[in-house]
Amino acid sequence: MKHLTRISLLAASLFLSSHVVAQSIAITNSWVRATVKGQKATGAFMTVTSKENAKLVAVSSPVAGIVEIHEMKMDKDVMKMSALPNGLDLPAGKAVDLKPGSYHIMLMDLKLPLTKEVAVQLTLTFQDTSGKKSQQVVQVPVSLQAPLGQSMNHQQGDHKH
Ligand SMILES: [Cu+2]
Repeated sequence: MKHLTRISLLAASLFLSSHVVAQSIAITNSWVRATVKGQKATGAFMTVTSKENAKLVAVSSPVAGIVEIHEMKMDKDVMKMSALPNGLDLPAGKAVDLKPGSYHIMLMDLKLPLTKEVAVQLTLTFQDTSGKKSQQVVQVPVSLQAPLGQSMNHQQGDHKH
């Protein structure tokens, strides 16, 4: 029994040391809503899971002149969206959904129509609790709707500004 305990302790310490070097923020289910001709703004959506407490503080993209992190919520029967002034909180271990009708990345001043043939590059800037920033670049597919597996609601975000 004593032997087994020692092995499990060793396993725990190995896990802890690899934990530190592992990529600490996972991005899954990402997609950008396709645009029609003349449309200058759209939304990017994804699920972000950070192992440590962190924040998503900025996003940039070569396809958009302006990128903001938005939240959408009901204000007296009116759906409103606004930029998050302090970024989006990513509590440790919690999957945070950016999805239509909720948090989203707003791509504005689009430089080209976003069709299914286009992949959108996003550079996400995260900040940890000590204030240290890190960046992650993701290639996000353009789609008419959320990929299978992502929770959907029935709100049709039209992203008017
Ligand atoms: Cu928005």
